[in-house]
Amino acid sequence: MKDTQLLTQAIVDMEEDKALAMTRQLLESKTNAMDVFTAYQDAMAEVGRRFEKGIYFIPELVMSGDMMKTAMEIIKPYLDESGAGTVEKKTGRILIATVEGDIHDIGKNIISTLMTLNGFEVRDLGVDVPIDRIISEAKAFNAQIIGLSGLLTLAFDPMKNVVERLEQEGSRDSVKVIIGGGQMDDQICRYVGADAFVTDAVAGISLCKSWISGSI
Ligand code: B12
Repeated sequence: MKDTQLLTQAIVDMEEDKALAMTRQLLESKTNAMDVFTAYQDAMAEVGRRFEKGIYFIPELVMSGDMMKTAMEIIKPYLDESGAGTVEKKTGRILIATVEGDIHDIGKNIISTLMTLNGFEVRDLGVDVPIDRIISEAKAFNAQIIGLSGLLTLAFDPMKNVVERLEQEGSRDSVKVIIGGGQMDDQICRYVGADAFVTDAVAGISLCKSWISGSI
C-alpha cells in the first residue's frame, strides 16, 4: 500500500494522532501536498459511505471533520510550494458561501484558500448564509463569480434561489455561478441553473481561471 493510502486508512480508522503524524512526515519527506490532501478527501468519502450504511455515526463525522481541519492547517503552507497555487496578480473576484441550512465548511475553506493562492480576490461569507446576504454582498463586492458550496440535499433549493434572484434583478448575465460539493452532478447543476458544478477544488480553480481569462 502507498503511504498516502496508509494515511487514508488511518483517517478512516479515526486514528487521529497517527494520521496527523503521518501527514507531517509525508510533507517533510516532500510528498506532493495535493496528494496528501487527496488522501484526506478519499478518507472523507469513505467516512461518508460508512455513515450512510449505518457503520459510522455523528461522532465519526465530527471527528473526521476535525481531523481534516487540523490537517489543512498543516498542509496549507506546503500547497503554495507544490505549485497548486501560483500567486499571480489578482485575477478575478469570487464570492464564496455555504448556502443557508448547511454548515459544512471544510470544502468551502479549501476552495477559498486555493482560490486566494491562485490570485483570486476572495470574499468568503462563511456557512449557513441567507440568499439575501449572498445577493447583496455579491453586488457590493462586484463579484465576477459566485461560488456556492453545499453538501446537503437541502442546499440545492437555496442555490437555485440565488440564481433566480440574480435573474429577477437582471444581473444573471454579468456573473458566473459555480456550485461545489461532493454530491454535485450535472442534473443538480441544471436544476439550480448554475453555469457549472465541480466536486473537486482543482477543477473549480481551472474553470474559474478560464472564465476570467476569457473575461467571463
Ligand atoms: C465532515 C462531515 C460533517 C461535519 C462537518 C464539519 C464541517 N465543519 O464542515 C459535521 C459533523 C458538522 C456534519 C454534520 C452533518 N452532516 Co455531514 N458530512 C461530513 C462528511 C463526512 C465529509 C464532508 C467533507 O468535509 N468532505 C471533505 C471536503 C474536502 O470535500 P467537499 O466538501 O466535497 O469539498 C471539495 C469539493 O466538493 C469542492 N468544493 C466544495 N465546495 C465548493 C464550492 C465551490 C465554489 C467550488 C468551486 C468547489 C467546492 O472543493 C473541495 C475540495 O476538493 C460528509 C460525507 C461526504 N462524503 O461528503 C458528510 C455528509 C455531507 N453529511 C451528511 C449529513 C446528513 C449531515 C447531518 C444532517 C447529520 C445530522 N443528522 O445531523 C449534519 C448537517 C448539519 C448541517 N445543517 O449542515 C450527509 C449529507 C446527505 C445529504 N444527501 O443531504 C453526508 C453526505 C454523509 C452521508 N453520506 O450521509 N457533517
